[in-house]
Amino acid sequence: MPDTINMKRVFSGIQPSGDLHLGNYVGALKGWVNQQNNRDNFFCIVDLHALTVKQNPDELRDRTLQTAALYIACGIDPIKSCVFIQSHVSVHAEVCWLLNCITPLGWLERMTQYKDKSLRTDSILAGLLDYPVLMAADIIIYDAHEVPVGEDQKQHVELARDIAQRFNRIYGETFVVPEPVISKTGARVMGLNDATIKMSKEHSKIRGHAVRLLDDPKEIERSFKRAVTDSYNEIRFSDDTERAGVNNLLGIYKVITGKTESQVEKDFENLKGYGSLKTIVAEVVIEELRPIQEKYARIMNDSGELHRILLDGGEKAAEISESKLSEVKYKMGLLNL
Ligand code: ATP
Ligand code: LTN
Repeated sequence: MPDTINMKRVFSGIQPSGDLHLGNYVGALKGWVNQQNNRDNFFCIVDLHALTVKQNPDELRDRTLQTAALYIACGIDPIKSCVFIQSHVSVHAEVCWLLNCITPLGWLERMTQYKDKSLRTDSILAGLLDYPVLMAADIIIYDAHEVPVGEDQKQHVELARDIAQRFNRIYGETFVVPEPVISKTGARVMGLNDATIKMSKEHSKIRGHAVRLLDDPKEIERSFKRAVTDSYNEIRFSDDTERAGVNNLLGIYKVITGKTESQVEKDFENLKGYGSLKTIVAEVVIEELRPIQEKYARIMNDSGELHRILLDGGEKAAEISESKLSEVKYKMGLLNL
């Protein structure tokens, strides 16, 4: 076990609400793996969050395990990082209630993800509105300093900061105020079929929208072949919305290869046509995912080992968060006999 005493603590999570995709990988997982050696890490599979939209119970259970296996396959090392399932540590839901009692409704109603998602459903569940309070509980009960997420989650981490500060003001210094950590590239991978919307699990069933981490090479190639581009026939980075498709492809290539923008543009300098661009980007993605897919298959073959990792992780997370819970309950005036 690494000595974590002087390390910054990191907390992050992914919902097991669908198949993990390239956006989850470059916007979250890849960054977690890169930072893992010099941080005290908590990586959670946030199954309670997944319940905020309708789920098939058997599928949710399967996907929870598959998501955990993908964390490990992508390079999360259970020796260096605590990997666990949110619903295994009941402190998360309990602290969510306590934080609900200091969170103004208006703060939740202005969350853009809530506004977007509630527009697309005719029956808005209370859990959807409360989602960011559970997320705040996830983060602050561990006194996490850093929360590495994609751009879309920045507003939620800022809300967790506001909630932590409000609690500290009312009841005295209790929580560390967390910082969002958003990578410069890959923080917002767009849909391949529509580069105006972010790649997401919710849309990953639409043909050609997402590259899923477990797609086979042929499928990945097909998705890139179908990707939207434009009629400029010019391979360079651009903020122009009309060129968002090509910009997205270059962004994916950049983050996977770790090259700078000018190196990337140089790589494509003498290339004729978007067809070759798509083939080259597909190739680097296929090669990046190949070892992950192989490791995933090995892990799923011996799920006993994975169960052990998750049980150990849950135990460690419970121990740390329970001591914070006692402090919070006491400060809020709950009787402890
Ligand atoms: P859903 O469609 O179920 O809302 P999602 O694909 O948006 O799911 P989450 O579980 O909400 O995924 O997100 C997990 C992590 O992946 C978060 O840190 C989020 O910011 C990041 N992420 C999700 N989509 C992208 C994307 N397209 N580009 C970069 N990061 C992303
Ligand atoms: N809401 C996040 C998932 C999530 C999370 C967290 C991320 C739940 N709890 C705590 C970071 C820290 C999302 O990506 N949709």
